[in-house]
Amino acid sequence: MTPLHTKTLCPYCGVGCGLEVLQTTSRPGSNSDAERWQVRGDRAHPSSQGMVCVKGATVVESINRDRLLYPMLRDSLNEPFQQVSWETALDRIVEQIKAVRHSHGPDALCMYGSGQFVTEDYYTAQKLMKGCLGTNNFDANSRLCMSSAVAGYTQSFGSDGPPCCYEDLELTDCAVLIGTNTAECHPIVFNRLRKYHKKHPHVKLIVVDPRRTDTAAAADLHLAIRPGTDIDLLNGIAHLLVRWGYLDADFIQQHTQDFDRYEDVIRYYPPEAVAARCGITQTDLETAARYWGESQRVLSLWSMGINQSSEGTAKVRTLINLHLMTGMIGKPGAGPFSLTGQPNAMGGREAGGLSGLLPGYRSVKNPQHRAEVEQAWGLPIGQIAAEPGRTAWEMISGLETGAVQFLWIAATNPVVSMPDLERTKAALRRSPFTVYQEAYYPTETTAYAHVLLPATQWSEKTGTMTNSERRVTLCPAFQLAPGEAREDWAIFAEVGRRLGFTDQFAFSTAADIHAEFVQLTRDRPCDMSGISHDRLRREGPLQWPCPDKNFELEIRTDELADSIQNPKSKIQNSSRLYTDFRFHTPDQRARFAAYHSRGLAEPPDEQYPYILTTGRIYGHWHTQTRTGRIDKIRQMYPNPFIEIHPRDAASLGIEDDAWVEVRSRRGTARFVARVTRAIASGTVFVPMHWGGLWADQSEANALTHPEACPDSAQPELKACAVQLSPVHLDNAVRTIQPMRRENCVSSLST
Ligand SMILES: Nc1nc2c(c(=O)[nH]1)N[C@H]1C(S)=C(S)[C@@H](COP(=O)(O)OP(=O)(O)OC[C@H]3O[C@@H](n4cnc5c(=O)[nH]c(N)nc54)[C@H](O)[C@@H]3O)O[C@H]1N2
Ligand SMILES: Nc1nc2c(c(=O)[nH]1)N[C@H]1C(S)=C(S)[C@@H](COP(=O)(O)OP(=O)(O)OC[C@H]3O[C@@H](n4cnc5c(=O)[nH]c(N)nc54)[C@H](O)[C@@H]3O)O[C@H]1N2
Ligand code: SF4
Ligand SMILES: [Mo]
Repeated sequence: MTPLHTKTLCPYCGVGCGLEVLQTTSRPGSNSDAERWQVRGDRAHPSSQGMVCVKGATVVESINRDRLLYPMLRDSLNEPFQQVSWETALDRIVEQIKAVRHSHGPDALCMYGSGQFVTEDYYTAQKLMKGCLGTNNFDANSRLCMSSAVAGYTQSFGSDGPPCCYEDLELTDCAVLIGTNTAECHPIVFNRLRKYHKKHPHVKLIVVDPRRTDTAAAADLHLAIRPGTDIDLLNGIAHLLVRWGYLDADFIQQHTQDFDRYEDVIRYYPPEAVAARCGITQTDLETAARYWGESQRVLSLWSMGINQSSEGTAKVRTLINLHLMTGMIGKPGAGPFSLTGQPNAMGGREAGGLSGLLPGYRSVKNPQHRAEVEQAWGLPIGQIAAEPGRTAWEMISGLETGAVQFLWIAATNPVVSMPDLERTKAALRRSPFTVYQEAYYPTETTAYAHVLLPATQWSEKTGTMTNSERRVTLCPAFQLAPGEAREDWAIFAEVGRRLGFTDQFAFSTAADIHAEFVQLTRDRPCDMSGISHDRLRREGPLQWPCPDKNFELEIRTDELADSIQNPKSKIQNSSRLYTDFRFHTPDQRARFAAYHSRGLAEPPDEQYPYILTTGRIYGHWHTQTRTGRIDKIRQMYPNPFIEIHPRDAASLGIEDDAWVEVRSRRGTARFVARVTRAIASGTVFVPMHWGGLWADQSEANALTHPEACPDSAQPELKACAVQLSPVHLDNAVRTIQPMRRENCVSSLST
């Protein structure tokens, strides 16, 4: 415990802003967290330079409300929970794991984790599931978030890893923001870019988004494409770059493969056809291509509008193609930069937190990778399964068939965030045994659990997180755990020991786990062997690659003197990857990818004529477990809403502020209409934030489908076909809705 003054990281988005938390009063009886703790931006944190947004600034207010304090247990979902001791809860879990492994084999065991774990939680979970239990059935909510970026980087460059850094925001000539509402979702990245853009008139800002978001409103050029037409647009830009001779022929020749095949494809994307398909003007398309072609340094930023697609990997690779054909990578102000969503989405990737990965950017399919990890974990060769485990959605479908018999959910709220919620809920209702490890009580998922395990969260546990620019920050505990809550990693380790793996889980602190984990990154693309909790505490956040040998060996004498005086003048240069243009493929060349667009998995038709897209708003975080409990934020958004174009609203007889019923092939939901020209006619938008605890029947995912990208298995949460109709509800619904606890705590009747 560090009293009084703590430097840490904001536990919300992947920007990863540094925070300073100060204890302001020790007044007895003061139990308001806003009074006890003051949060401000950490000026010394290189990523955020002292800036924070409303979520970071208010985070302490939500930490001590409605916490899950004790383990709870019940035999069936129809019964109420009973409070039990940790002994009883852990015994029950271990018994169940052993029984299921014996009766059904390890493939019937699954864990579904989260980018809100610290890296130490992630790593311990991999060791338990993939190592000791011999199943790769560990997946995370990052499957719904980052997996297309992982697949795209890996296929194009031979390895995962965003190659850029935030300094590039202030060094670029042209920033292309595609499928990202950066202003609302990565506000401090946006602030940095926006300030620079305003100061430097030559800098171009292009935004590609079907909606005129706050991000789009700041752009020099907003391309409001039809949802799902990104590949057409990007191939269309490539076509013009070729036609106008804006290629970097040397780069293509020396550092890439497969340009010829790609050129054959982009031939079919002349501007007239592309503009028509995307629903934009030919002039705007040409302007975008000209901005890209004429700029010395082009930086692209993307997030869910690209990743959450049934062709997410193809979209990522098609965007990377533009960088490769113009040599826009590995230099300041240029590169394809995936903005990560969750605070530790990156740490999850490093620790092997998807069903096809192993720690240190390794793959379960690679026999050498498996052997390296087995050896490090003191397990027999052949212990780690050779095939990727179940993805998030395959866990749901596995419950449907009975193939999954044991599901352990931690730090995610799938009863709001999974696609096709009716199907998800029905599958969870059939689960023979579900453990839910959570910080709050209730959440929407609580009602579907047999065992509830109380977890500590940010501020109560120590661990590391990595932000979008590969920067690792230590987040120390600065207050006591509430009730009997334990760290996620400590729970996984205790279960491991009780299953007989005492040597594998001999850790007593998060620092021990971290020290073991970084050894598995040695000589890997994400080398962090030079990082430790101690060093982070001493020196502050560090970017990877950060090998310990470079730290020792590459110190030149002049720099040595400087580094002794100022240990922060690091001799490493890890700001950017691929500065030598050598990639992680066998021949060190990056790969072009040649894709035609396949379009949306569920295009609109006569019966369901509108495209529904879903996403986020500035003040709320995901399923509202924290932000829903902060009055100031709830008042900002009294009701779940739907954006609809005036023409569509008029033709359906829907007025601004009236309730609208939305139906898809899978379910129904209702929202208050926001009639606005910010959305294209034919498309509607709803936020993903309102689960059953916060509103009645306003779940975005009641409508969405689980069709996913074949390479990344990331579902197309950004588009499904819907129909709309006006509904007449009483006035009461226009006030802020109370928390609907009864929807979540009561036992389920079947
Ligand atoms: N305030 C806030 N910030 C957050 C979060 C939060 O919950 N709240 N969550 C964090 C997480 S985990 C994530 S993953 C990120 C997500 O960050 P973003 O990806 O920026 O957020 P979204 O709103 O999901 O989607 C971005 C945009 O994609 C657009 N879009 C939809 N379909 C298409 C398409 O076919 N093509 C293109 N080009 N665009 C399309 C949508 O209109 C939307 O504006 O935000 C992080 N930051
Ligand atoms: N329609 C639609 N659906 C979406 C998306 C979309 O754009 N549209 N986006 C998808 C994306 S990108 C994401 S990332 C997901 C997010 O979806 P979820 O992961 O379901 O959302 P959160 O509300 O962040 O859930 C995190 C949970 O972890 C708990 N928690 C916080 N810290 C800790 C901790 O340290 N330990 C434990 N054990 N628990 C903790 C919180 O209380 C919360 O209940 O939603 C996905 N679903
Ligand atoms: S931008 Fe993201 S990391 Fe920074 S304060 Fe806001 S939510 Fe936290
Ligand atoms: Mo995400």
